[in-house]
Amino acid sequence: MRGKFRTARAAVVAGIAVPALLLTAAPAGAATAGAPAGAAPAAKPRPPQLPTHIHGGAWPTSHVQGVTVDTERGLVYWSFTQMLVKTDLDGNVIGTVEGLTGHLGDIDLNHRDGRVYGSLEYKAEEAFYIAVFDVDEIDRVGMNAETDGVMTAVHLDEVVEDFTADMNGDGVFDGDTADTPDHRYGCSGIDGVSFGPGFGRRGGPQKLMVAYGVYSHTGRADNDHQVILEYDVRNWRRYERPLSQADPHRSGPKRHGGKYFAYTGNTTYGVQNLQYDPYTRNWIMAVYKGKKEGFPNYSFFTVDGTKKPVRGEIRGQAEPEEGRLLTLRDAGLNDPETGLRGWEFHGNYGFDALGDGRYYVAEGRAVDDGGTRKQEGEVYLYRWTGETPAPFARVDD
Ligand SMILES: [Ca+2]
Ligand SMILES: [Ca+2]
Ligand SMILES: [Ca+2]
Repeated sequence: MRGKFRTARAAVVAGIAVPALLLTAAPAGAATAGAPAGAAPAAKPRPPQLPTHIHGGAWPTSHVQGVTVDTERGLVYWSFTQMLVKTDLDGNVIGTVEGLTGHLGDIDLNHRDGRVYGSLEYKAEEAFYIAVFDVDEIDRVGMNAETDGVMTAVHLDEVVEDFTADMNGDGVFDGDTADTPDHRYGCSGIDGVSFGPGFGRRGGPQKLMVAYGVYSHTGRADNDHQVILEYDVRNWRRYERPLSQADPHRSGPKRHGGKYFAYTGNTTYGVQNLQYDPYTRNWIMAVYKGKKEGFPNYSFFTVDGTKKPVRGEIRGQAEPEEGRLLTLRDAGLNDPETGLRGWEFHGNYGFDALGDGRYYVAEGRAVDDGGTRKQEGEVYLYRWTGETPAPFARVDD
């Protein structure tokens, strides 16, 4: 009862319509106080019972970067930077895809084709991809990303353009370092990815949104936006190629389907986890906090997915520049100086919205496994509350 009441009230406080699904996400026996008129909880299917905690194992890799959960089929996919791990909902390992020498970041399941898409960076080679995993084919530990036919990659030219931009015009691109005026918008590559409707749309084709990494740099003003590229992946088969990491291909769309800017203040490596939440119609952005003075440096932002992008100035650029601006949700913490809204929450290691007001949120850490240093990852189940500073509460058994 308590959980139900708080959830409903908080959603109203946050100015977000409460979908009827909320009722099915509430604890058994919850009353309908505060529910929208006409909602009929008895008529709705109950959501699947889901574990409140799933352990994704410990691996000889860098930390967990992203998770995406197929609740219908009872599968979890984990990005461990150099490895993709497939488990069931009990954390039993079904298979792994290994041998990645770049940086596999955030991932998301495309419900349309049943495949998992993730950001994959090779900064020294100036190559940036969306990796596409045929996850149905992952059936054993130790599959190879290059040779076992389970992964293809699509190259994103736009990211290279911004990553390699010689912003001070000295004829030299300074490479993979934050300590430079180079990199347009401070672009360090890509990390957060999510499928969802176009910004401002409720339906229509699901688009793949890809967020830039952005270097932390407190001495420049042109890096205060999150940058998101939109792609329609329905025609991507023509670009998909297996990846030879020794000879990275450049097969990919010449154009993106949209480029968007969200003013948050500079963060440390941009959007770590991007996730569309059908329940609130928020696009959530989990970040490593920024360090610039004069900004609230929140750890978590929500873009208002009900608002169409508006044409406006991309603040802080050396030459005045316009772009398509996103609007932060008018909810959460409020910084009166900047007008920025945001939240304090983790989720930068992995965040998946299940669509019914429930979420899996990742945590990870280094562990010692018999003398071998590994990184373990796990997820906990949360539900939306809309409260501040953190708009989620952990679901207990
Ligand atoms: Ca330069
Ligand atoms: Ca994601
Ligand atoms: Ca990351």
